[in-house]
Amino acid sequence: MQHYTKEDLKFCRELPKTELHAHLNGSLRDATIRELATKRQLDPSLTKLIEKGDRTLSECFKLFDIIHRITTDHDTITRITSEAVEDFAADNVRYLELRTTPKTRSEHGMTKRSYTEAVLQGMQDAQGKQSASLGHSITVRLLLSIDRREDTAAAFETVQLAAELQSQGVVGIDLSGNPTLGQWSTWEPALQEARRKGLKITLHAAEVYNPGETEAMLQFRPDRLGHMCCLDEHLEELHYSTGIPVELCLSSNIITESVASYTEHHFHPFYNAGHPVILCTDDSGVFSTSLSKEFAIAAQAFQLSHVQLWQLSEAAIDHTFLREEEKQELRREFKSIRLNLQTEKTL
Ligand code: 6MZ
Repeated sequence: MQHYTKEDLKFCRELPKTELHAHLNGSLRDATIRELATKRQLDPSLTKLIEKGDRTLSECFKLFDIIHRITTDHDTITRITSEAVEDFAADNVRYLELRTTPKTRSEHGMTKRSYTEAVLQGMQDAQGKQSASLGHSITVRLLLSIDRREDTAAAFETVQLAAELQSQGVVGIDLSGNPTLGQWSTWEPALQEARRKGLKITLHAAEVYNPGETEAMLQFRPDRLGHMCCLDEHLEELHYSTGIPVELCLSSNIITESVASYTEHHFHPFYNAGHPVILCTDDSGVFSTSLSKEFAIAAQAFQLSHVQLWQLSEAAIDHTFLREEEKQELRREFKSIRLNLQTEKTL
């Protein structure tokens, strides 16, 4: 069943957008998955699993392990990064914060640093191509993710790397991975260190109900939070009182069954309460979505007008991990697109 109208999708494609929650290995093209799976002689039953549309949250993490088996070497990492950036740019995303977990793979001579450099190379390759082919550019920044399966030392290694690569476009740290694994206390010291080093921080929080951890995360006061699906009244109030912007991924939450239906999604109460929300894709490949589709789904589910969609899109700029002058630049770009569209037709 289609959860958006064709007209809304068309409008949302024209809308310049800001994507702040996109995992690299979740944003692969289907064709690339098939090609890499064949090249790496992946068991066909596993390729089928990748292609299956609906999946629970726990199936999702099995799926990432399979995807990781086909995106093993530096060239592939550079390629999938470049393709992901191109796909977001083609969807009229003007600013992208891509995130990925730096990986050590000794069999491929890969360290966390060389993995991250391969990603940065892919970002650069794509940005050059984009302005040439689309007539507009996309600005891309990188967040390095700590996977919840990692220990304290690995988390510190990622933070150190991010700090060293700040001048090359790394702006922050993300904590993600299977929410049923690991303990907050394992990564908190590294996250404190990230803050001391001037990195921004976003945490996947309350993707499953874990009140103790969610409260500790709120007390940590990250710059942004992701998901926040499973809250009780106390956590909801606490979250509202902090004002921490939340990255919301509608399709992801519905497909993984963290939320029962679009209309019941917590976007609605957050948005109505004036709490800062940012629509994001999470894993556009895994969930067969795009940021335009997520906006169109929101338009339909929460009866948002075109003016409200513009406001939502422009407000996201405030919550990027860019410097203030870079945010101003992006606001000017969005405004000029809006004015151009307004002269062509009535918004
Ligand atoms: C939590 C998620 C996620 O880092 O290898 N990831 N973590 N919740 C989610 N909701 C569905 N979707 C993706 O990209 C894949 C990794 O991103 C995290 C997981 O750690 C997954 O292994 P990278 O590029």
